[in-house]
Amino acid sequence: MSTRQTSPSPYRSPASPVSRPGVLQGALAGLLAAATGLAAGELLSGLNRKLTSPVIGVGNRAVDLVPQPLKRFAIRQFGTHDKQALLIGMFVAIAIFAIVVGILATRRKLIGIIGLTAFGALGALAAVTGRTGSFSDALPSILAAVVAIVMLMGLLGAARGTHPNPAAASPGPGSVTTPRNAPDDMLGRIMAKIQDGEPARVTATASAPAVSPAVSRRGFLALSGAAAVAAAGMGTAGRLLQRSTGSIKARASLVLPKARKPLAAAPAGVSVTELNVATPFFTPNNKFYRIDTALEVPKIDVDTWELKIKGMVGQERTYTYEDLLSRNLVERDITLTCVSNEVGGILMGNARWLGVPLKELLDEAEVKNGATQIVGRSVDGWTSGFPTKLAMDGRDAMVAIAMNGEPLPFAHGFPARLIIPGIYGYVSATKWLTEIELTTLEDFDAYWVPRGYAKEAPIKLASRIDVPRGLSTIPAGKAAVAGVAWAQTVGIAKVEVKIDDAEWKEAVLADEQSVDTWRQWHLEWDATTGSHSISVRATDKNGKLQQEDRKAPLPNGATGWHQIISLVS
Ligand SMILES: Nc1nc2c(c(=O)[nH]1)N[C@H]1C(S)=C(S)[C@@H](COP(=O)(O)O)O[C@H]1N2
Ligand SMILES: [Mo]
Repeated sequence: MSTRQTSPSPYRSPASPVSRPGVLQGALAGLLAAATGLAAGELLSGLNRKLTSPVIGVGNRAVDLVPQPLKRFAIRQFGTHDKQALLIGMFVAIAIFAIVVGILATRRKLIGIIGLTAFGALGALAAVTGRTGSFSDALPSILAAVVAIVMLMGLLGAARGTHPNPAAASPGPGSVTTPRNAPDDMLGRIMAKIQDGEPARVTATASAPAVSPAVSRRGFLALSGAAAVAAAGMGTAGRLLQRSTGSIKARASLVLPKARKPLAAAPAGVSVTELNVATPFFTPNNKFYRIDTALEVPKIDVDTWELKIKGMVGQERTYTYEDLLSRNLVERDITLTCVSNEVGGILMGNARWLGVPLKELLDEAEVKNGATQIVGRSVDGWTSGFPTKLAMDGRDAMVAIAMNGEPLPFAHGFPARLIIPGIYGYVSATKWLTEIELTTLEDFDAYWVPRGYAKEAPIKLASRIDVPRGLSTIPAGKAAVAGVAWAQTVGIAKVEVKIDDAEWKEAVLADEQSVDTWRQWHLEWDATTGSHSISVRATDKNGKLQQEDRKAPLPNGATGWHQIISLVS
């Protein structure tokens, strides 16, 4: 800017009586400025919960935009902690950026302003272009940037007086600490300077050379402390406000209606629990795998939530939560499976779902001929899509509202989600469901399709060994080999086990609860000392043998026979 040319910046001139803030002070100022800004943004999105939090907004964009190989790497490294890892990574990146900007700003204020503006712009852009973004979502980021800039200028202004400065360090006779320089007025003074558009040159003038370093260091520290307290306070308040205890209380006090024809308890014969302790027939809700792109689990308020059926329909329909509860509810046991489940993997679970038959809702909406795809859209904009005929062919496709006897847990889609037996979760099982759109298969690609996954994805016939655990050591003698096998919508006909080089041996199948659930199996084994390989393969009721060749989950589900090594001592 022109001012810099006409009057050289005092802190660039070694002859200047004004000292430049040190590197440490710059770093601390940058860090605290960013923290205060972010906290202000969190507070704003807490006060108005329609506005996306800047951190979550950027994180969600990152989730959507990171290239697949990087995402798979992250999931391999961090498993289902990938979201915490992302947040921690973001905070570290922000901190480094803020420290660098703070240090550079000790030389050129403009760099600080530009850096923090860019920081806010990134947040605003992420929030606005997010899956459910609108222009107002930029507000928390804009506020964050403004607060961060004001804080940075204030802190650097305060620091400018504190840097060890020979002139100030030994104030000569006649130097006075004016009331203007009193520490308790520090913030006000700095703010006044900033409003004047003037650098806060605390000890700048020859006629008033001296705030003593001790006094002004106290000023910088006081302001830093105040910033830290403000950041912690606003940040905590913002997060608490965002948390919405209302929906948590509402969910806790819900009383679920019964299914019109309640399903009998699963017979004891469906599980060989005494052998297969690792895998109960029903997966408890708190042990159920969780896979989604939501950095923060949506906490939906059922009083304002609606499910809309739209698109290629004769009658657009809207249902409230109450509407769904008062309808014909069915209860079904269905095993949910993730396409990312590796051979032998744990990304699957079996639950008793209570819900409204999807076909009944579609019939009310009068689905048009030619509407070949059903798209489920969640409140956070995520989508799944599957052929319409899968909701019409008699399988138990439903809008589920309860899981294992309780309202859907927040992490599993409260208040409602889609459950379609026989196809992987990513094409079907939309959690936090708010829209069902009828369209064509050509006209819309759901979330994972442009990211390389198959458009249509039936769950592959597969089996898994759960007992003994791979590489565990078991005592020699009578042992059990046990596990699960699944062929959703078809059913399992046979499971075979091969130990070392012996022939394939048929395992004992547990009772079948439904073709849509996994089926337990077990085999007695006389375990001899040494190391043994155990393999499993299943055959479905169509006579199809599980595929032997190993394929990775991308693009439509892994294949291969599960094999483990068991150590017997
Ligand atoms: N809204 C939303 N629903 C979603 C997803 C998601 O990312 N967002 N992931 C899907 C995937 S890939 C799977 S495997 C299942 C997992 O459901 P669960 O977390 O209840 O086990 O949810 C599906 N529903
Ligand atoms: Mo999935």
